[in-house]
Amino acid sequence: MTNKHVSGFVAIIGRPNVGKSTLINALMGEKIAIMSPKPQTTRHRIMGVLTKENYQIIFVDTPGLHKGKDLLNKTIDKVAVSAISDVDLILYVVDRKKDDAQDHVINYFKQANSKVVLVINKIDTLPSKTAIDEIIVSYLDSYPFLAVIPISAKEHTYLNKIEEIIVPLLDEGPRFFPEEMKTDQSEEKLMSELIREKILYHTEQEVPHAVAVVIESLEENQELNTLDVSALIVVERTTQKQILIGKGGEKMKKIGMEARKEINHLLHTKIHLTLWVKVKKDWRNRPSDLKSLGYGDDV
Ligand SMILES: Nc1nc2c(ncn2[C@@H]2O[C@H](COP(=O)(O)OP(=O)(O)OP(=O)(O)O)[C@@H](O)[C@H]2O)c(=O)[nH]1
Ligand SMILES: [Mg+2]
Repeated sequence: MTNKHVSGFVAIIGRPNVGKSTLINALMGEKIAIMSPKPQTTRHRIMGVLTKENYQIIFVDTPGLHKGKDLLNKTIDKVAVSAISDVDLILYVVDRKKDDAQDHVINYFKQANSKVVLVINKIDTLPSKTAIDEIIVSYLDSYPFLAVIPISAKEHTYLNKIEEIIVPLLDEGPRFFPEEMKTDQSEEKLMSELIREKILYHTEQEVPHAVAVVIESLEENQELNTLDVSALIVVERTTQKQILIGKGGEKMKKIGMEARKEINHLLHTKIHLTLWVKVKKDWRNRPSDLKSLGYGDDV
């Protein structure tokens, strides 16, 4: 018997903060999506291409589904919703017992008649096997899941089960992408995301969600053998700008240092990073600002 080659698109879907991006990074074995303890970290659809001898899985990380009020939230919600109908299979990630908020997500599966595997994440935080079973039971009546996989994305527990279970669920198909391609995210996009990740870690309350980051220029400095990166951080209010910069510029310095370290690592090149902060009033509700800041074009 010759081995057939299977392939397919597998979206990682769920409420905010359940660990979807942590999961895609763990499955890929490298960081392609930023992660943070704050909900609504991911704002784009991000592809991770896993190529093995007999199969290619294209994982698609998506923003957490929630009913946000502003235009940015509505736009990023659409990113996840459109992924649901575009893919061959869904990994539905949850981290607690079912509540009403999950119906919002499950209804989309019903509408699209999706093939869904339920993934119970963060089992490292659960006290016992019984606690895992209780979570599983709370979901069973809500949808005909093809399988249930308890994991810890953070501690890489039972991750191999995911490939084991989903490969047989995929149809015969080609390698859609070259073997060496790991993600569709450009280095520039990943750089701006890493800067945003550090901001998410260092700010509280409304500030993290009011931030957008764009790379303004990239220039090779041949003399110093560095890459000079200039990034613009956009916030909505002057007070947010002040918080972000911090007393004597301390906070911005810290964010810049941490971001530079990760970007150095990512590009295997020394970079020189300059960060600028600008106030754009109410950008999250202005279609033209959303577009110029890179949101909405992947819906
Ligand atoms: N204890 C524990 N924490 C986890 C696990 N997986 C993710 N986390 C944490 O959960 C938080 C959210 O992780 P993300 O991967 O950013 O979650 P997300 O679902 O992508 O969030 P959004 O993009 O906002 O929808 C982070 O603080 C992670 O470290 C896990 O298996 N165990
Ligand atoms: Mg995420």
